[in-house]
Amino acid sequence: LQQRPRCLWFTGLSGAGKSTIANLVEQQLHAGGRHTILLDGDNVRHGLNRDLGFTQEDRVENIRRVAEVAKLMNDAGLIVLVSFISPFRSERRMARELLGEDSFVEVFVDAPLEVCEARDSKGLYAKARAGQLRNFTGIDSPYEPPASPELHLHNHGQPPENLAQEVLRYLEQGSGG
Ligand code: GGZ
Repeated sequence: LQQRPRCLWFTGLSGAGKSTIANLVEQQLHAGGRHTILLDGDNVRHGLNRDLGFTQEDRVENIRRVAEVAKLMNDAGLIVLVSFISPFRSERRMARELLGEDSFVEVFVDAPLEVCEARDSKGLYAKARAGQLRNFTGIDSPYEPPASPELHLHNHGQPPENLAQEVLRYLEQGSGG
């Protein structure tokens, strides 16, 4: 009997590299013939969750809906990759409980705030520092790092391909099934 498909839950600061790594992992899974779906801000915050902003309340609701959608897709047999800041431990715990321990793989994409801020590919950190963007994670909105994620990726100075390989190895090996 095949193992239950996993939900890979990427969490980390804006600019930490969550989506880059999640995309690479998804490509490799596809190449191996696996059926996947990637949920991220690009395909969720512009559609299903376009009524939500970045207050604490809205982020909680964002993650709640994402977890529910991930659960539906996981139950349908897809490997689900979720890439959201998901800054609060309590919401990540809720997602874990909903998806189930045998499915949920919390992947902490850990890059120092200074590194994310230096990259600032969209100029959002600069706007937040200038006070033009409120409730920005790491500046004036908290990020609670995972205490015991299944995978802790240190993303500074490493090519993202190596970190994607770490995720794939985890999935292939014993603990990852
Ligand atoms: C954090 C923000 C904000 C604020 C807009 N705080 O680097 P990006 O641009 O592409 O990723 C960030 C994305 C975060 O949305 P999430 O849905 O992942 O957040 S959460 O899980 O907390 O609900 C960033 C952009 O949206 N963005 N304003 N204030 N990131």
